[in-house]
Amino acid sequence: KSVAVLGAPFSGGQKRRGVEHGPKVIRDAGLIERLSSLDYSVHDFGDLSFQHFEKDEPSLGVNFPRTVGAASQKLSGAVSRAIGAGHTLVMLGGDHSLAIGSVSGHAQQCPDLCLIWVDAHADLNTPMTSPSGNLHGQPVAFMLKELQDKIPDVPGFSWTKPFLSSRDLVYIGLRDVDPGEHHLLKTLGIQYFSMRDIDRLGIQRVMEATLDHLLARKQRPIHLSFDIDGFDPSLAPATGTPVNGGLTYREGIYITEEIHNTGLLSAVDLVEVNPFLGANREAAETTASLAVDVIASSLGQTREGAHASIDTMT
Ligand code: DIR
Ligand code: MN
Ligand code: MN
Ligand code: MN
Repeated sequence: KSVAVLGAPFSGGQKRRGVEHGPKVIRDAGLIERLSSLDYSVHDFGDLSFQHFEKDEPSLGVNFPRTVGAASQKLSGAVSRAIGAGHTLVMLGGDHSLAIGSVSGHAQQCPDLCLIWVDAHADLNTPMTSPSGNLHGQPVAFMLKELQDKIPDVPGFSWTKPFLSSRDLVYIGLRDVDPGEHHLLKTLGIQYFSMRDIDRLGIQRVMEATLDHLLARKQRPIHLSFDIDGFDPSLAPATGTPVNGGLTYREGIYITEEIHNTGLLSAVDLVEVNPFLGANREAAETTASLAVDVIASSLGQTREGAHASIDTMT
């Protein structure tokens, strides 16, 4: 089994500097060693380099459209090649606008994939509903077929077409949803589990319902897009838009263990780690180390321990 690690040092989907250093701090927290110890052959593809457009005026209220569009297009190609080569993909962000690239590149190879989005935010604004104009609050809207007519022609995005049905998406951890996003969640009938739902049901039933919703009809590849701000800010302080009342460590790891146990995980994004934020350097290191735990657990690190197969023991 092999895993490809791909860094995407990019921050153009929002306005706070520093999130482009996410790949470096996550690597420095020991990611590659942890994955190697799980018996993967690890192919570190290094970091992509992204073009910054000098003249990139807002269009239709969207900030840095050409810069973000070109970055996600480049990422999409790299992800598609890595998955096509047979690797499980780990994409290190960078801000969450990158998911337009990573999920679309994955979908090129696996058109029947489903998407689990762990986040405090729904990232479902369209350019028209976005309160901020930031594309990291909009990636899901660019993916959904049902929103085809609601997305205007933003410069930089002519390369991509919506490819995902709203029934193939589940959100976990929501607690800061804009009015336009809430309207879309309800009218499209998207399956979501807010923090309130996790309080009511418990994380075990949430995961059972999530996997049942996505996999009951047929087994298919899973894309996990994990925004570190899904966690409570006490655990993940170094991120751009922290929101109180997030996932506990145990809830977050339970989510990834259950996804691993399906045997269907095909790609993971780990985004929005910003080492410039948080009170001090320790805050950044704690957040990066949590990111490593999430990725390792998605790829099979267990809390109960593991032993070598019977043959190799005797
Ligand atoms: C807000 C904040 N919903 C927006 N979004 C995100 O700008 O659209 N923060 N994604 O991480
Ligand atoms: Mn290879
Ligand atoms: Mn978020
Ligand atoms: Mn996000």
